[in-house]
Amino acid sequence: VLVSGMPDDALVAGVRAGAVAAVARAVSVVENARPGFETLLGALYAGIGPARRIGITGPPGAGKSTLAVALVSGFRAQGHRVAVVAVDPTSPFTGGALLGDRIRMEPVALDPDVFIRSMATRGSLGGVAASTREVCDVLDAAGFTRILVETVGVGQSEVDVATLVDTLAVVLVPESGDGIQMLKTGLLEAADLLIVNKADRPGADALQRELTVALDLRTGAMAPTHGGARRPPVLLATASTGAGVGPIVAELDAQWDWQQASGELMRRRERRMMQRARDVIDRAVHRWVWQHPAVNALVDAAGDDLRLGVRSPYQMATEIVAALQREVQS
Ligand SMILES: Nc1nc2c(ncn2[C@@H]2O[C@H](COP(=O)(O)OP(=O)(O)OP(=O)(O)O)[C@@H](O)[C@H]2O)c(=O)[nH]1
Ligand SMILES: [Mg+2]
Repeated sequence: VLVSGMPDDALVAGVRAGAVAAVARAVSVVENARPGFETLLGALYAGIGPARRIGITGPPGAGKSTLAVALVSGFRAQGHRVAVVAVDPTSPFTGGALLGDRIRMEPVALDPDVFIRSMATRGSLGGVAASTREVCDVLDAAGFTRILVETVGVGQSEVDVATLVDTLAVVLVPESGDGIQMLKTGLLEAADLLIVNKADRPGADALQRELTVALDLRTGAMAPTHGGARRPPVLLATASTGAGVGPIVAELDAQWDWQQASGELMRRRERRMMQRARDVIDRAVHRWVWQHPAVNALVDAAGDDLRLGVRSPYQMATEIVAALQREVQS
């Protein structure tokens, strides 16, 4: 069987060895759900686990990519192989960025132990969250021990990103406005670490104080039931100069120790595994339904009824699902 021009076994072996070309190819196969992608993921599954997956989310333009690149340097100094996955970026890490327009990538662009990929996967089965989770699995199996996942967080998406990673950092900037307003979006609920970036701009200290007070109140309110609740620290950074990045790396290490000791890491990973199982079942059921000859026949046959308004799509769907249920039960 060929997956994207490479025999399966060679591709699996290449990924396990961390070979750049194999990793890039495997990521594309998984990202685009090309034929054989689930077989590939199945073969790599035993190798996942060592990577620390760290989410970086926050409003557009907050400096997430700049911070990601700065963190890459920090992790490389610790000896890690590092991957960055930017999901639906407004300014992708592509040739343009490599050539140095907005994000200064020179320090990491040519490092063979750094893998950077922008993803814009819309409408694939299971959605962006599922394919991102699985792309991270490929990178994990390929021996990247730090994986950064950048997403623009403005609404519901940070809840998604929280299920993708072990640790979530939320990046805010003084000009993103009212810190308390941020509390209402659910953004802070999901955060393990808050970073007030662009600390070179006015208002950063005030935002840090405001967030700290708000989080203290929240943690205090939760104390009776969540004995182990940990207030997310609020750190200042200037990603564009690298100032404050060292303390963020140290805090991520401390966070990790706490997550391991408290059992929180295990709980999160179990949740992620269950979510992955649901995604795989979703896709399998979806395929089964739409490859089922009776389903397509029934949909085609109902065409006239739908056009004439004799039946609604809802009635039709109910009938088709009922027919499938009868088949499963018999
Ligand atoms: N003054 C200042 N500018 C910064 C800082 N960090 C990033 N920037 C600038 O802010 C702009 C946006 O930075 P990005 O890293 O692309 O921000 P982003 O959050 O990844 O943006 P999107 O992915 O488009 O949402 C760039 O022009 C950066 O150079 C900082 O600490 N201080
Ligand atoms: Mg970005």
